[in-house]
Amino acid sequence: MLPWLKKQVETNPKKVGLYTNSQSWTIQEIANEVDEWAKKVMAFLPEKEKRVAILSQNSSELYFLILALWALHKEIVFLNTHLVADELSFQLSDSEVNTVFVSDSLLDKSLRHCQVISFSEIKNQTQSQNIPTTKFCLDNTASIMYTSGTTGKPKGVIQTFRNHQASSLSTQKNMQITSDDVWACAVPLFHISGLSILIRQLVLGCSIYIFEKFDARQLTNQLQMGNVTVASVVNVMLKQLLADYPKQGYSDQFKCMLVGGGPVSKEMLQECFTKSIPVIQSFGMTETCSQVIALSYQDALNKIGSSGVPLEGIALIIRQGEKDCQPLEVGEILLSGENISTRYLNQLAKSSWTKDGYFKTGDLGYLDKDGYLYVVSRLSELIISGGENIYPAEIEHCIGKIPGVVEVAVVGEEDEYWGEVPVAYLVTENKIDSSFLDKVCQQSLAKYKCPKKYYVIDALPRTASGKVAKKLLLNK
Ligand code: S0N
Ligand code: AMP
Ligand code: MG
Repeated sequence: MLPWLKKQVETNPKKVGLYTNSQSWTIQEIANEVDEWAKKVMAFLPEKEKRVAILSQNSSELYFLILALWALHKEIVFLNTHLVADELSFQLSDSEVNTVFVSDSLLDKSLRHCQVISFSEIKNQTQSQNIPTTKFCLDNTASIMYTSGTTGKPKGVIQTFRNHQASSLSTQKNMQITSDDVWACAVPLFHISGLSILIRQLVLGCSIYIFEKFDARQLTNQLQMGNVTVASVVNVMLKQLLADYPKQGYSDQFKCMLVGGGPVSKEMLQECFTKSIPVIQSFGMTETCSQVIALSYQDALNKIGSSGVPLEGIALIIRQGEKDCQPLEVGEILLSGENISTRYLNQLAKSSWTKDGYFKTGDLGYLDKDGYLYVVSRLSELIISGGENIYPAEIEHCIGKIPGVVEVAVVGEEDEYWGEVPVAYLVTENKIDSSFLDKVCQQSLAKYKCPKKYYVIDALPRTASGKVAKKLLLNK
C-alpha cells in the first residue's frame, strides 16, 4: 500500500476521506477499495510493464484506479480527455505505453496500437492476485503529464512522489490545511490542479470531494451547505461562481478559493472582495506540481495584481541572461525547490534548467521591493484558454498542411469568457471556406485548440529579420 495511505489508515481509519455527489468512503473503506482494484488490475498487467496511461473524466473509480496503480508501482501517464486520436497517439507512443485504462464513457475515442481496458472490465474481473511487496521509493516517477512545447510537440513532465509530497507540505503551510478540510476537486484529475488535491488528501489527511465535471450550481450548493471548505478553480470557473454567488453567501465553514492556472483580472479579484470570498491567487505549473507562489487573502488588496510570494521551500529569482535582476526589473521567472520536476520525458537536453539548478518557467515578471512577484508576460507564444494551454505551432503545423494555404500564424486573442482564444491569420492561394479549415483542425486537434476565427489577409507582417510579427497581428 502507498505509505501515505497507510499512514492515514493507521491514524484516522474512520474519517471520511472521499466524497462524491452520491457516496462517501472512510479511509479504511478507501484502502479496501484500492486493494481490491489493485488485485484486479494485476490480472491485466505483467509485472514488468512499468508505465500505463489513464483516459478518464473525474470519478471515484478514477481515484481508486490511480491509487491501485501506485500500489502496484506503476507510473501513470495522465491523458487529457479533450484530445483527439492523433494527439493521444503521439503521447502514447512518446511515453511507450502499451496499456490504457479508459472510463466507459470515453471508449469511443479511438486509441491505436495499444491495449484498451475499460473501467467495467476491471470491475468485472474475477481473478484476483496478491499484490507484490516492493519497497516504495519517493524518487520514483508517480505521474507524467504532457504540456505543450514551443516547437508544437507536447513534452511529458515527469513528476515524482517526492515532488508531489513537497508540494502538499508547502500548501499545508500557506493554507493551514487541517484534517477537517474538505477540498472540492472540480478541476480535472488529469491536470496537476486536480491530481494535487488527491495527493493533499493523502499527505495532509484532509478530504477530497470529487465532482465529475465543473458545474457552478453544484459547487455553489456544496459551498453554501458547508460540505466543502476549500476549492481549486481557474479564472473561467471563478467567473461562473461569481455570477452564481448566492445572496446569503457561502457557509461559514468555507475557508478559501485557490485560483490558479493563469492570470486573474483585478476586476474579478475586486469582486471577490466585495462578496467576501477569500481568494488565494497563485502561480503554478505542471512542472512545479501545482502552486509555488501564492498571494494570501490578507495581502490581496494592497498587492492586487501580484501572484504573491514563494511557498516554503521554494526559491525564486528573476534573471535576464546571466544577470539576476534588481527589484522592479523584468526578467525570466526562475524557480527551484523539491516541488519542481527535474526533467521531461525523452528530452536529453536540459535547456529548461539553468546550470545552477533553477527551472526556467518561460514567464516574464518582476519582484517588487517587498519580494512580491508580478507576472508580466510570457517568453513563448503560449495561449491559455480556460486553463488549457495551447501552443500556436501545433495549430500552425495543422493548418499549414492544407493545400492552398501559403502561410499561417496563430495568436491568442482576448476573450471575455475564456480569457484568451486562438485565432488564425492566413494567406491563401485560393478561397478556402472557414468551415473547411475548422473541420480539418477538429480532426487532429482538441476542440479548445481549434481557432475561433480565421482571418484571410494578403501577407503576414514581418520584422526586419523576416520573422512573423505576431504582435502586429493582434493590433489588426
Ligand atoms: C473551464 C472548464 C470546466 C470548461 O469545461 P466545460 O464547461 O466542462 O466544457 P465542456 O462541457 O467540456 O465543453 C463545452 C464546450 O467548451 C469547449 N471547451 C471546454 N474547455 C475549454 C477551454 N478550456 N477552452 C476553450 N474551449 C473549451 C468544449 O470543447 C466544448 O465545445 P463545443 O460546445 O463547441 O463542443 C474546463 O476547460 C476546465 O476544466 N478547465 C480547467 C483546466 C485546469 O484545471 N487547468 C489548470 C492547468 N494548470 C495547472 O494545473 C497548474 C496550476 C495549478 O496547479 C492550479 C490551477 C488551478 C487551481 C489550483 C491549482 C493549484 O496550484 O493547486
Ligand atoms: P501549465 O503548463 O498548464 O501548468 O501552465 C503554466 C503556465 O500558466 C505558466 O507558465 C504561466 O504562463 C501561466 N500561469 C500560471 N499561473 C499564473 C499567474 N498567476 N499569472 C500569470 N500566468 C500564470
Ligand atoms: Mg506548460
